[in-house]
This record gives sequence, C-alpha cells and structure tokens, in this order.
Amino acid sequence: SVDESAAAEVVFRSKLPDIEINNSQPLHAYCFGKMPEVAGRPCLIDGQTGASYTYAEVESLSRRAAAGLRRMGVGKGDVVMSLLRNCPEFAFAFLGAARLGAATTTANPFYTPHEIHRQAEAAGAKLIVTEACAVDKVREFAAARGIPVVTVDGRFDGCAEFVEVIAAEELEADADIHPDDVVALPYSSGTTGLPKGVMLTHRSLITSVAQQVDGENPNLNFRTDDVVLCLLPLFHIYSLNSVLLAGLRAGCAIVIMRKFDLGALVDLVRAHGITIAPFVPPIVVEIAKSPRVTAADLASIRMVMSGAAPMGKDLQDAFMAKIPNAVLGQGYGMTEAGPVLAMCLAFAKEPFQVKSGSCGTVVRNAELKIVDPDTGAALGRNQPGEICIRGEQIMKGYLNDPESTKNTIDKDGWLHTGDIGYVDDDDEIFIVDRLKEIIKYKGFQVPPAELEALLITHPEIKDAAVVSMKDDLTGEIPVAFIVRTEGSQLTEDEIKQFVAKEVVFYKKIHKVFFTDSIPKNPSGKILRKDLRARLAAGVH
Ligand code: 4UW
Repeated sequence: SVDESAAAEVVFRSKLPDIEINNSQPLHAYCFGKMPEVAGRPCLIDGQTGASYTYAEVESLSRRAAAGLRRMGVGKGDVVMSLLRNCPEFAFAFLGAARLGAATTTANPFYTPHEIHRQAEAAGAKLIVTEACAVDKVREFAAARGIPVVTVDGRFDGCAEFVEVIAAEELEADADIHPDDVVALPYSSGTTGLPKGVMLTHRSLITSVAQQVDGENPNLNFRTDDVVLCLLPLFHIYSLNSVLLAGLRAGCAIVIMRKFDLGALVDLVRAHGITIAPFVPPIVVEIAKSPRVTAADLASIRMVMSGAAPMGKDLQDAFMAKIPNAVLGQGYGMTEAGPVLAMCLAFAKEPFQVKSGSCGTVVRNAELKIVDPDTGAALGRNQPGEICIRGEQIMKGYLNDPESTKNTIDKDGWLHTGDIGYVDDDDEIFIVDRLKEIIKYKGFQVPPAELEALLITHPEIKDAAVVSMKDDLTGEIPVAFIVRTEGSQLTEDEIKQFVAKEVVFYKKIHKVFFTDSIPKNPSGKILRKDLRARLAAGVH
C-alpha cells in the first residue's frame, strides 16, 4: 500500500498490518517469551559435538553466565567483547551480559591482532570471551589493560574458563534495564569511513525480531517445530538477529555450525532434519554448482533465506531447482537498520507471490522511502533512489560519534542506507546500485577507508584508492588504484602481501592498478564512481 500524505512524501509500508510490539521489556525476556511452553524443547544444538540444550537449560545457563560475568566485574553499561566462532557459549555469554545491562560487541576471531585491538579499545571492552584460535591475539593486550579473558574451549595461562564462569549459582535478579540501553554493539563502516560501533538497544532488537517473526501472520514464519541452521557467523548481525534471536523468540531448535563445509552441511541437514537454512549468496552459489549436493540431501528444508549481498534472478532460479520443497527468498539488512529493512513475503505464514531477484518488502511497523540523492525528494514506484528507513528498530546511533550519526539518521528519523533501489508495483524492493563506499565480499564488509589508510603507510605508496570491481564468482572484489612514489618499482604482489599481513582474509586486495593520480573532488574526497567507471569500461 502507498500513502501519499500531505507532505507529498511517498512512504512505502508492508502489506502486512502493523502489530502491537511490547518493546519496553528486556531483550532476553522477550526472547524467552514462549516459556514455559517450550521449556523442554531443544533450543541449541552444537552441530560439532552433538551437545543439546533445552530452552529451560539455555535460560538457566544465561542466568549463570550473568552471575559469573558479574563476579568478574561486568556490570550495567559495560561492554563485553565476544570473539568467537559459532558455539553455544556465544549465546550464553550474549544473553548473560544482556541480563546485567551490559552490551556485547562482536568481532571476527580471524581478525588480525590490530583489528581486534582497535575494536576492543574503541568499544571500551571490559572482558573478552574467546577461544583457542584467537586467544593469543588478545592475551597480552588484555593483560596490559587488566581486562579478564575467558576461553570456551580449554585452559590457557592467565585466562578463565567459561565452564568456571557458568559454574556459579544463577543470577537471582536481572539488572534494571531501560529499553534504550545498548545490548549489542556490532561494528560497521556504514556509508563511509572506518568501522564504528552500532548501538542496538533492547528496544531496537525486540522491534526488529518482532517485525520478522511475530503477529498473526508473521512475515518470517518460524515455528516451534522448525530446526534452524546457524551457519552464518553470529558475530555478524544477520545471524545474531535473524537466526539466533528470531529462532529463540519463535521457539525453534537452532543447530550451530562452526565453519562452512559442504559435506558437513549436508550431514547436519540430514542428521537434524533442518527445515530453515539462512544463507548468503556465495553459499547459495556453491550449493547450486555442486554436483555432490542433490535435492534429496536438502529435502527437509522448507525455507532458504539469502541476504547481506545481492542475489540475482539467474542464481535464484538455478538454486530453486535444487530445493523443490523449499521457498527461496531474500532479506535485506544493514547493521545500522537494526538490521532488517525488508523480508521476502513468501516466507509469511500466509505467503504472497514474489519475484525472483527481489530483496523483499519493507517489514511491518516501519516506513520506507526512496529519495533522489541529489534533491532529497521522495520518489514514487519504479524510480531508483536512495533507500531510507524509519522505525523503532533502527540503531540509537554510532558509539561516541554524533557526527557520523547525524550524517546517517536525519532530523526526521530517517536512516539513509547508501543503497540505491526501487519499489515496484507489488511493493517489492530491488537493489540496483550502491551509493556508499563499502564493498561486500561474500557478505562481509570491506571498508575502503581502512585499506586506504593502511596502504598509504607504505613508504613507497604516495596515494591509494580502494573500490569494488564486479566479479562473476563472488559478485564483487576489492581492488586498489595505487600511485607509487617517484622511482619506486613496488609490484602488485608486494602490495597484496603488505595488505594481507594486516587484515582478515576477506579484506585482501585482489588486484592492483597503477595510476598517476587518484581522482578527487575539490574537497579531497576520492571520486570512487569515476574509478568504478574506469573498471567497468576496462580502462585502468
Ligand atoms: N541484496 C543486496 C540484499 C542485501 C544487500 C544486504 O553487513 P551489513 O551492515 O548488514 C547486512 C545484514 C544483512 C541481513 C540481516 C538480517 C537478515 O535477515 C538478512 O536477510 C535474510 C540480511 O548485510 O551490510 C549492509 C549492506 O549489505 C548490502 C546492502 O548494501 C546493505 O546496505 N545488502 N542485504 N539482500 N545487498
């Protein structure tokens, strides 16, 4: 439906009616809202060890984690850093911290020490929960600052073990929590610059989850008898929100997988009768192309979600042939937006017909508009412009960065995504381009500003610009334009290696183009559009 109001604004809304959302309670209370009905049902299943926890056990373990974290000094308003691959402890620690009124900042355990330290410092982490593969990257840093480190998979000098943390009695009473208290603090570069802490509150996350799985006719129909695959990393907001929190709220069983591997995936689907598979496009590509995975392997799956990067019509159609029993659709999210802006209406309990290649329809209890990036005017249907979203689910702002917050959320409460898209005649959203500088490699954020800052620290690099280049396999790849200092013979390989040493694998530079100068506007801003146009035209 379209509301052409007095302000001559064109605001798009869901086809589903708004619902009442009780978002003034704490997030954990909301997530366990189906208790005691689901108390004895499986909640978290560790795909690797087979360990299974019921809803009652997970709730109890979250209270114990809260008591243990409090003993270690975590209190209201504090930040706990979670540096973990997917594991049940991720959930216990996250929910435990929430009970204390503390926020969790999530980071990739494969980050380099520099990336981890920068985030831990910026977020003001008071405690770090991690595992064997990352512990050596934080031990010294944490010791120097008196920050306790907890490990989930074994004993390490100077660290506490998670089993000890949860050995305590349950916390009797949760902290006094205000709906606008921050509960999750993921890092995102947003539309420009370096990664910033995105303040997601109890209110915003409850609203976002409710927009997906609540109501008479939920947009995303997760049921108590569903088995949801948790393969996407929980340190990214997609999995944290739409897999873990949404799965808990709906009373599903959540099967946790640490690492992507096609064979292991098929085994888990068969062993647990997975019914819901949240994926990202590169995984969809791999399954679609693999002769090893048959329709029979995936027969239990009734819903496949994709998001975090574009999935074109061709890929979507090719994959559908492999999953004849399932509905395949997309969600559209952005960390700052809480994160879900749009969700496929074919996932609804009373499903709608949808088109391949669409990234969904705006979620209920929210407003979406498309604005002309040059004039700011709201545009009607089928006209591409910047996608903006408004509602209680969006972030409170960036941590300690009012300037970036103001540049992202305008005075009327609209969050500007930096994505270019349009809404068609059936309320479906299609993303066609990106205004912002961020590059998405396999769904992960690659912030050009971060790589450029790193590149110019090289003594033989005078100037640098990083942009995305179209790639058949992964969608897009980060490439660099480099201006060498006079007389320098620095090679492409040397530059690639220089970057690879300092950043997590997905931020690597895939190609280097040497150039005489980086095009910039009068105020010094890199003209990325010009560089992208050069790549598209094949003139580097
Ligand atoms: N098509 C094209 C898409 C799409 C897309 C995102 O890393 P962030 O900040 O956040 C995310 C979150 C994705 C997400 C969350 C919950 C959910 O249910 C779901 O779908 C099932 C997806 O990716 O990156 C934000 C940016 O990623 C791009 C877009 O540019 C956006 O601003 N993006 N989803 N379906 N592009």
